[in-house]
Amino acid sequence: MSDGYVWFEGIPFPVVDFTPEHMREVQENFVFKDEDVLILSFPKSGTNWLIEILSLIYSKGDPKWIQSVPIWERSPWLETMYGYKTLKDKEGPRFMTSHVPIHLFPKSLFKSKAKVIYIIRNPRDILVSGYFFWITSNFVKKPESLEQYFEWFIQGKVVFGSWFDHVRGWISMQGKENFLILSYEELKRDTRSAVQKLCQFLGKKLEPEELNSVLQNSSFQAMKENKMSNYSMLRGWLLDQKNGSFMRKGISGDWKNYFTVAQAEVFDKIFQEKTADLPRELFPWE
Ligand code: PPS
Repeated sequence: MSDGYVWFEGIPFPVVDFTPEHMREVQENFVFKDEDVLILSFPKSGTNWLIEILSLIYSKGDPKWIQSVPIWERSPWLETMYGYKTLKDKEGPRFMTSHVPIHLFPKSLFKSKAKVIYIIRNPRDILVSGYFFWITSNFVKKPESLEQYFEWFIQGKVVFGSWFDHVRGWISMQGKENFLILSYEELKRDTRSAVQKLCQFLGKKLEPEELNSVLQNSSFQAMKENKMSNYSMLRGWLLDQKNGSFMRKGISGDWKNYFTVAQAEVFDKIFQEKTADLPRELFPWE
């Protein structure tokens, strides 16, 4: 904890609401049910956007739920102490979210039919998004500069470890009936089609006006204005009182505004090396 992280099995975790003992407890004892829906991601991939969309799909476009219950209660983070306590004995179908890499995940998932959605995003945008978030938040080590965070990121010395390992681990589930990979980029490019794809995967049918309401209420602007979804309630605790902002830009390709030419080249080289054997269609930003 002294270095700005809680460590578990060689992976850094946030310092708030995590302990190694708790992580072990979740890994060994959490039991998945077939009717659960799990959102998985590396931090800053668009996780909360997906939570908002799922919340709206299940309420058939009615915004009452997203406007009255904080996003972290609608789909709690399984690995946090708060989330685990909330989810453990919850009756009925559960929504939950996690950033945990596959090798540290509760084993019961792999025997269940729980629906799993992995959201993937260009790691360059994840890096930039993460940098601007961690410098205004109080639960992970603060980088001193983008240059420094760039180094940490490519070495996998950031919360939840290496993006490359995270993706490689989870996409090994590709092809399973209960597993869907969705990219932030496809959600951005054609949100309507991406939501329809999600509905099909979840076995949900929406009327045209319900679908329109899902799209309208999960837009960047709508989420930015919804205090149940924009994390403004956590300012002064997890986020800086003044500058802490969760809804930053919500665009693809922002890394181009921050990487130097040299950084872009270094990143390309590492990306090619580390993903050479993976299907290119997994990376729709390439
Ligand atoms: S976290 O902290 O890991 O849970 O963050 P996560 O939710 O995965 O990702 C945060 C980024 O997602 C952007 N975001 C959105 N983009 C488009 N539309 C909507 N509705 C939306 N909601 C959140 C958010 O702005 C972060 O990206 P950046 O690039 O920093 O703007």
